[in-house]
Amino acid sequence: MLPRMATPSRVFLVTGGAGFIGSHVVERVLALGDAAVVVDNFSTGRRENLAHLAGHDRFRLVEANVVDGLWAAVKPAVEHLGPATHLVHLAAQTSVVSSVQNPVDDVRINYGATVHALEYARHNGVQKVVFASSAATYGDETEMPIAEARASAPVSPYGINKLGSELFLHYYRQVHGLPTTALRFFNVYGPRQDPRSPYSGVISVFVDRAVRGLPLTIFGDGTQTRDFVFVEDVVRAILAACEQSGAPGPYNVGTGRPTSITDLAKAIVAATGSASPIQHAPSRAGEIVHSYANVDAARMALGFRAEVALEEGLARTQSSLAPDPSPATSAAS
Ligand code: UD2
Repeated sequence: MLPRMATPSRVFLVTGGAGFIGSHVVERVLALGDAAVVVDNFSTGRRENLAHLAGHDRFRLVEANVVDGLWAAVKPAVEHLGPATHLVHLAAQTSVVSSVQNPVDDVRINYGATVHALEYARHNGVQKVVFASSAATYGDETEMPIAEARASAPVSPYGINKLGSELFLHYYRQVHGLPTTALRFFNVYGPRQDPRSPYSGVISVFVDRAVRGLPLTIFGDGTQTRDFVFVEDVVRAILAACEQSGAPGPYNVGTGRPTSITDLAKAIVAATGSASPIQHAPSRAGEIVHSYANVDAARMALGFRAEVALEEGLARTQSSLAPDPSPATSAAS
């Protein structure tokens, strides 16, 4: 066993910490002087996202699947850094489409892993659990902006399992006295979001294609809207929730501003100075038209307000892209 280091005041257990959002959380935690233990099975997370932190004395990376339980996996890390004080549960199957194709897997991962995380927290003196829920819990809500008090009627296994996880947070809080917060993320974007999967967020896809000079394909007429929130703002919401022993939520994490996909495509072409044409394809089946958040509750309970404007966020997303040697013609259409 490694000698135990001088115990930092806070130790964050971050499930899914090698992912797009998780890796930003870990960077921030370390920058604050706290310690981070990442648990990730690299199903969607990537080692490269944390490679620059290797050797950091307040950081440990554990390759494990949360659905196998956390005790044994994190034992050496918490013996070295000290017991986890905070648990940020981000590990998930991230695709709504996959959840429709494989609902049983989605239950196991997006519902089951939450219970494993909560059980670990309950038995190990964790002071606060923050959970990444989703706007998908709202389903086909049509009244905008969407407020948390609206009845939830998810229309995908993904949304159902996020909502079910929220109920488990409520149960652990009520029955076991475990402080928890559920945050409902809207459309998160920023550096390290992988553009190359069929389920990638539209901003990662459009920025990637614009810098390669490939056409941007809008599904439908482009009047549909989304609430795009920069990953650093999401990290601030997570850490604000970690500061509170109360504030159970759920709280929307968005900007409160709708952006149409046509406006987004034009902004990305302009920001990248790209010659990419904008083309249209049929709408995605079953897709909601509008989605943007009422952000009052998070502001009042957490003092959270998104700060990064879309233009700035797009510029920072673009500038984070490493030059890609693969020829433009090889990119998926
Ligand atoms: C978001 C979440 C998803 C789930 C869902 C709940 C992301 C990446 N996904 O799905 O996890 O929470 O909300 O409602 O945040 N589009 C194009 N061209 C493209 C790709 C997308 O026009 O090449 C459109 C797409 O048809 C949609 C919009 O862009 O109208 C956003 O698509 P998305 O896949 O980024 O995210 P969304 O809102 O479907």
